[in-house]
Amino acid sequence: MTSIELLQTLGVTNDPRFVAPAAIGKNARRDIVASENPATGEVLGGVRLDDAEAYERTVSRLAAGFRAWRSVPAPTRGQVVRAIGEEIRTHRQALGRLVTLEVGKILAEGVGEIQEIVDIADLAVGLSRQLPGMTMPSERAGHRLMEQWLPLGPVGVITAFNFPAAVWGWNAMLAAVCGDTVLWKPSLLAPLTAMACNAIASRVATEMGHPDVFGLVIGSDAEIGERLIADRRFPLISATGSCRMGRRVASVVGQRLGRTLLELGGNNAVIVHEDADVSLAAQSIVFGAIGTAGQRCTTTRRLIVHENVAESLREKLCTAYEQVIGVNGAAGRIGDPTSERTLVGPLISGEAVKMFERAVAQADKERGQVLVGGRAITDLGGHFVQPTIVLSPKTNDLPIAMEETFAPILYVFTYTNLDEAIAMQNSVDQGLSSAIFTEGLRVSERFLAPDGSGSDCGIANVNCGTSGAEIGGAFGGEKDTGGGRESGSDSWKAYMRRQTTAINAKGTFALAQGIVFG
Ligand code: UN1
Repeated sequence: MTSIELLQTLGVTNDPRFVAPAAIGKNARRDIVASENPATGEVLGGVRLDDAEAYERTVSRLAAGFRAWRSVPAPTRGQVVRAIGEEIRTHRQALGRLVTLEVGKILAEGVGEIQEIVDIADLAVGLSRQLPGMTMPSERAGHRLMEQWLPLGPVGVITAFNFPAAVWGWNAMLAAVCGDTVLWKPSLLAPLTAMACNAIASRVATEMGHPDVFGLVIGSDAEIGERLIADRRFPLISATGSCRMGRRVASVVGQRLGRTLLELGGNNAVIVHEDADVSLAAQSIVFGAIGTAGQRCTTTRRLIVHENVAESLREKLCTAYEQVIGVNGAAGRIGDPTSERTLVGPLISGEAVKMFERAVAQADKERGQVLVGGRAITDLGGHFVQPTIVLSPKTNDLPIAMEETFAPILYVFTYTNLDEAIAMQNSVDQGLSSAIFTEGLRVSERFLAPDGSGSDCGIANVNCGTSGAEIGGAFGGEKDTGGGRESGSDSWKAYMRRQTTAINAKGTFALAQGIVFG
């Protein structure tokens, strides 16, 4: 199937914003962005950007839509989400392929990403029959104290290129069962995936009598992003992306006292203790560090390894990396992300390759030693780089490792005592994901200490890598990661407003705190 046939199958070509590749022409137009396949440079299609007027049309529709949707019983809203989940499941392969073509992640990961939408839809359907509020005993005789959760309003969802479908799914499926309408502003690096997913959700909801639950605006941060975050009609803005973007969103939404749900950068570490199963650790680290070509917010960027196992682990990792890169004439596993053999696809852009090169050069300046990889790959056509391991100097002093570079670079540090390893792990600005490998209960409990003195991250795994979280848990992190929680557990509460109610069923006047008045 050609890419244009794929876009037709998924309804993207019916979107009035879609511009066929042939019609884009050589002269770049400011109001049209081209979506390119990062593995080949092929233009998949163009998108005519929304202007202020188009934004207004969509937002008015969703604002009015909210007033209708909130009155639909939650279990009925759940049935709509169930039908959307089923339709997404039906198109899982095609959507996964589109993710692969547009952002370059390998097919298994592209399809896996779509599976995340199916999974969260399942969770949301169940939730639609719960959305539970608490009741508390009242201190006043004959009184009831309780809370209920109410629909919040239209929700703005800003997503990044690296999870161009799943992150919308986490937000949109929950928001929809909560009674909210959803405006999606996708990354301009992945607009076609957004058009495809939104088309499915809108079509299914419309067929079921709810045409104004889902909307999509495609535009630049300056024109559309700023308008959205300043728009008081959105009580909640959920944003995924860089810490810089998150600071801007937090300050503008904060100014109008709106709510944000932020899922920003990560600089995730794996600690491998001396009692660890080193083979298990190695496999998890390789997936965590080179999966999605190092472009997940949960990517393993730092390895903190006990000195007693450092050498054996390094050897295992270097061997695995060499197989992926392909040394001594052997074919590697980097390349066409649609091929089943491939493990590492391209970075998203030429700019991303430059950032990779800059980070490796900086590491070199800081006396880090490149153990394997370190180069951009120029003969494959797209934006490819070698997965890279950099060993820090003996002093463990490598400032570049404090930064999140969206590329497959793993910085390796060595430690002698566990407290020192945990402190090293916690020393970065971000606090998204973390992991420890150990066979010892005391060691893992130190890492998960209930007084909070262990990992300072939103995710802390034991004998599981930093990336690849299941949707059932709350996803997000602390510090510069932004503090938001999406997807499972009680993350749904972000999409609703809480109302606390005291009911006097006794008919006599009574005050709390024992106050006697009059
Ligand atoms: C992201 O990179 O923004 O845990 C999200 C994971 C995926 C989600 C990553 N389930 O790696």
